[in-house]
Order: sequence, then structure tokens, then C-alpha cells
Amino acid sequence: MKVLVVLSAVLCVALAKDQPKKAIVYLNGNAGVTGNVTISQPSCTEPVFIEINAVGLAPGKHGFHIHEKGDLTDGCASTGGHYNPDKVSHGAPNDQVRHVGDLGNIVADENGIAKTSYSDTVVSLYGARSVIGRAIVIHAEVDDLGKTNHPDSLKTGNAGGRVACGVIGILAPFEEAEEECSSGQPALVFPAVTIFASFCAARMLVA
Ligand SMILES: [Cu+2]
Ligand SMILES: [Zn+2]
Repeated sequence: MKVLVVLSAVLCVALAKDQPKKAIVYLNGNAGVTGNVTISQPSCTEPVFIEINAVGLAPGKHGFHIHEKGDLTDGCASTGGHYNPDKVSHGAPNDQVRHVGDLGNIVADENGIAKTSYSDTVVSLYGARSVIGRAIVIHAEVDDLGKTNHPDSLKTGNAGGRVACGVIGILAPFEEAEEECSSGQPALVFPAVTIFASFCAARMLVA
């Protein structure tokens, strides 16, 4: 019995490590824009991969950010500002100085469709800076990436109104303990592993 539990625990942890963490965002708003975003990350030391599908946009560039709150009680207006734990200036995704949430612009084609994907090395689904529970926001206008003289350039990129947003939710799998991300609370790692292993063992025994 004990051997079975240990073996199944090892197997479950190994299986969990093979799968990247994945998050999903359902985008909606008052402007007829809908879509979804998936964010996946194989481990806390690797970049996230972000895939965006949105329809109903005005053709052209639209600011695309992670905002700090997953609060949609007042629509996209209640998602707060750009997620910015370091309290630095707004910038472009490739800038040294940027908000964690600064993902630049997405481009809608003549049919209002934006379908794109890219990697980002600052956003994470792991540890204390995980963006799970925060919000993705698409803006009406172009994010100037902090490069113009507009008074809001270094705060928001002057990207205008918020045409769609959604909360970054868990897709799969998040049961794994975050032992390799020391930014969390180490005291919780052992209990989390034990609980996960017990769950896996119980499921194997039932099957
Ligand atoms: Cu924004
Ligand atoms: Zn920003």
C-alpha cells in the first residue's frame, strides 16, 4: 500500500511536470468585441506563450495589456491600471523598463480580426507574480509604448478606452506544487505535494 502511494505520487508529479500551466481568458465588452486569449508556460524559468483571437475590432493597432485586478463588476473600467508590481514607467514589451502587464499592441485586419501569438519573458503564471486572477484588456486606440510626449504616454501608453476584457483563469493543470519558484511560501510546498500525491493515489486506487 505504502509503495503504491509513493509510486503513484512520483508518477503524478512527473506527469504534471510534462504539461505546461495554461490559463484562459474570455474577452467581452460593450463594444461588440469578443475573443479569447490563452497563456501557457512550461515552467517558471521559461517564457509564457500568448495566443490571441479577437473579433469585432476596428482595423488597426490596439493596446493590449494585463491590468492589475480581475474585477469586472463595472465592466473593463474596474480592472484597475496596468499590472505594475515594480512601480515603474509604462513601456514596450521589449523594453528594460516596462510594466509587467505591458504587452504592446495587437493588430486587427480589415475584417476586425486579430489573431496572433508571441512569447513574453516578463509575464508569469508561477509564483508571487502570477497573473492568474488579473485581467487582460484590449483598448480602442494604439498603445504608444511610452514613446510620445502625451502626458499619459509613460503611464498608460495613451491607448484610449477599453473595448474588451476578461479575467485570466485557470485552464490546466495547476495542482503541481511550486517548489522551483521560491517566491511563494516554501512552508506550503510539502503539504501541497502531499495533498496532490494523496489525491492521485486515491484516484489510482479507485480506478
Ligand atoms: Cu490597458
Ligand atoms: Zn503599462
